[in-house]
Amino acid sequence: MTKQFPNGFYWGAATSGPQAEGRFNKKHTNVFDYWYDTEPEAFYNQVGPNTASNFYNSYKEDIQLMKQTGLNSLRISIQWSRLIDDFEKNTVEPDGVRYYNAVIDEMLDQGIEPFINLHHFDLPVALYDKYGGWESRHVVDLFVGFAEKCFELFGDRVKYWMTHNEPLVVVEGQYLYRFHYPKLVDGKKAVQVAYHLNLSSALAIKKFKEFNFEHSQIGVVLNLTPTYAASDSKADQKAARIAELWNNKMFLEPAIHGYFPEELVEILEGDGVLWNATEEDLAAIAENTVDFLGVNFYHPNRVKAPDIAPNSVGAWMPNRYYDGYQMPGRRMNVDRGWEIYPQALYDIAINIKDNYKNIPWFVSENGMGVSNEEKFMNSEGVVEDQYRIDFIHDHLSCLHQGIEEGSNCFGYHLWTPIDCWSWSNAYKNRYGLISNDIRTQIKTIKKSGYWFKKVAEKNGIED
Ligand code: BGP
Repeated sequence: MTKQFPNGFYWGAATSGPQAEGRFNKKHTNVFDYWYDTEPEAFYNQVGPNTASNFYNSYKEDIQLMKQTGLNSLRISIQWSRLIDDFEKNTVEPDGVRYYNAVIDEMLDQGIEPFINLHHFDLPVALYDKYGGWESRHVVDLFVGFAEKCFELFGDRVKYWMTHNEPLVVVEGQYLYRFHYPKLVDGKKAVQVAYHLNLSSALAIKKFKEFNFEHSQIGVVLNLTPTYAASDSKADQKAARIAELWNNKMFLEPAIHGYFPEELVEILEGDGVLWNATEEDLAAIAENTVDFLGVNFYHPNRVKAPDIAPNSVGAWMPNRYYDGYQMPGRRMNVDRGWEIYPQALYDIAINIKDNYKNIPWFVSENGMGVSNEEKFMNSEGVVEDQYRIDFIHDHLSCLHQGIEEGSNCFGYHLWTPIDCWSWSNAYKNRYGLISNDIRTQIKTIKKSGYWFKKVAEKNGIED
């Protein structure tokens, strides 16, 4: 039996500027470019973002290939560090304008709906050096200026805008768990950055509304990782509640309801790390919520009560309130070290339906990163990635159930169309429907790419 998806469902994939384009003709350096320039050994096999998947040069051919995998939509991001010349005056780089116009037009010519994101971990490093990046209220205003420029230049053709991708990852990577430059451990700054990212999203939405576009909408992409407690015990349940507050609700509640969860504010205040906020900015957050939501989902978050008492000494970390829990017998992607739990997509769908106004949403990233995929290559050079087909199928099946029960999901975007560069993991884990030989930049559709095309054409999956 075919599980049919709603009419007009978006079958697509997602990538980002820094991970696909390469640094060709880019005037400015973002934080990842800078980190690679100064510490290449922090990146897998010392591969940096300089060439990435060469999308800057080969976007036409790449989009044609994507078309052959059935995509009717694609998320890319506009790099602040490519488009803007002077960050204070907000003047533009002519080549940046030419390039993004050309890519958007090419997508539209080939029948692929552009989903455009404005920030994907790629703050210009100059704004970190000068102001401390997202720690600074001034950088929030500069981001809104950049967003305005994007709406002005490309808003006539773009229907779906997104302000940030996974803002929580910026908070945790840069300020808590040290996996993004500048690798600080500073709870107070982390919390301020979380607040400013929320605020910058709201203020960019406010700016967007001033344009009165009739054909377009704006949202945000959040990594919603549902929390599952290890047991029904009071302590585990409390740990799960706090993990949920930090990991999901800190961005989800302001984005959709316009305010921060009270219990989270109390905890942060009690711990002396609460953000500085003004009445005016809180009002802007209240008034400028999203039109739709993008949800990135990779793995569930299982937690138990912490082994070390939360009030023990040490730097402030949100995970003083919860420890990770590895469920015995779980299904694993052993290359990435992530649990595979498709059921969570159903839980997300129902959570949005029941608790978040049944707002329109789409799966903005989901996927399976596998290393050494050459070993699955057949004599024709096609990667036979049956594991990826199974992974996507199982997630779509659970998503379908959520839609059947009334959740308002309008699309599914896989991470990613073409194997692309990924932060410090570089090319270690491959996610694409299309493989990329990074020495030659020769790109070849995988078995999953042919399969995905059939799914898109049928607008459904077989049981
Ligand atoms: C998400 C990011 C993507 C992408 C993906 C895969 O968090 O939005 O940019 O990198 O994860 O993660 P990784 O490459 O670390 O396996």
